[in-house]
Amino acid sequence: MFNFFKKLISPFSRIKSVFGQKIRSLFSHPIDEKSLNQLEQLFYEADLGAKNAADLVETLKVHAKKNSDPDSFLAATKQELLKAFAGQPLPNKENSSPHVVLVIGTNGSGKTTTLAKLAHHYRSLNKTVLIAAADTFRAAALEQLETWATRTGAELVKSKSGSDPSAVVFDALSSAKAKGIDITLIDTAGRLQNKTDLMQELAKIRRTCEKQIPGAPHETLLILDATLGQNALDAARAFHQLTPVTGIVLTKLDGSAKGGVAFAIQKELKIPILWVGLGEGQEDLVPFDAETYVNALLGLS
Ligand SMILES: Nc1nc2c(ncn2[C@@H]2O[C@H](COP(=O)(O)OP(=O)(O)OP(=O)(O)O)[C@@H](O)[C@H]2O)c(=O)[nH]1
Ligand SMILES: [Mg+2]
Repeated sequence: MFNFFKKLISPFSRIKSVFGQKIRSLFSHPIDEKSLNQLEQLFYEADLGAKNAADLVETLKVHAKKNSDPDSFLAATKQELLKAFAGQPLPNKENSSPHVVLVIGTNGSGKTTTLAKLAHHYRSLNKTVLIAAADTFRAAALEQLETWATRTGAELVKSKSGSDPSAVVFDALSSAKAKGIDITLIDTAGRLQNKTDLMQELAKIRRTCEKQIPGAPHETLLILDATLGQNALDAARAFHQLTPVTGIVLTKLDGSAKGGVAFAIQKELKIPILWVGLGEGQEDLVPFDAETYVNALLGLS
């Protein structure tokens, strides 16, 4: 019951209550220099990024000079924000079987939890799911996955702590092929001794996937903690350089009003944001919708 009501609440209700209402109140009178400065400040505080906030307001100034009517300005602001999300590449559809999804991100960003939520999502679509526990770096990761796998009815392929993650991936994909599994989700370690180790490990996992199933991984999902604000953008930049990312999941938006990094990521990296994490439960994952996000930021219904 609780989850049912939770689903009815906008995923961006915090953004709306913290920033949306303030931004909306700027549009209750004709737009002037002061309200434009306040708008820039609020965009900045909402984590859109300093340069993005300044650029947006600079563009909008041109509009305000022609027409200071708040409704027309609000409509122009919405269009300007939505432009960053236009022309997103379409995410890979699950049309190959097994469809392989590699889950990556910094430690603590929510990889394992998101993977469990995805397992639940695919199970609820009646798809068979196999989880590859390729985070062999952290012993507790395995326990966490065992619990989730049982709860969601997914299969789990694991190995002992400290073993080669690529060997787990190899076994997992062999099993997925043999059993005709629909979706394979690969959990990875967020922290290794250094960046070179992480890069080599991800490259090796990718090679193993490709060898087992040509074209795999079909998706590489980067999990980003929205509460980290602009640091999430830095993480996205770094990971995208290490390995091509096909989609982003922005987690912990239940605890943050600073989802503005979604805009910054779109603008700079053009990687589609596919899902939003709204809690620790298996149902707390909703598809990202740019218009809902922009409406929340501007305090629109
Ligand atoms: N509130 C909230 N908490 C979340 C969300 N997603 C994950 N968490 C919590 O964040 C913490 C870290 O999540 P994990 O899934 O273990 O993160 P991870 O990236 O796998 O971490 P490592 O394996 O250590 O790198 C846990 O306490 C999760 O319950 C979310 O959307 N909202
Ligand atoms: Mg983990």
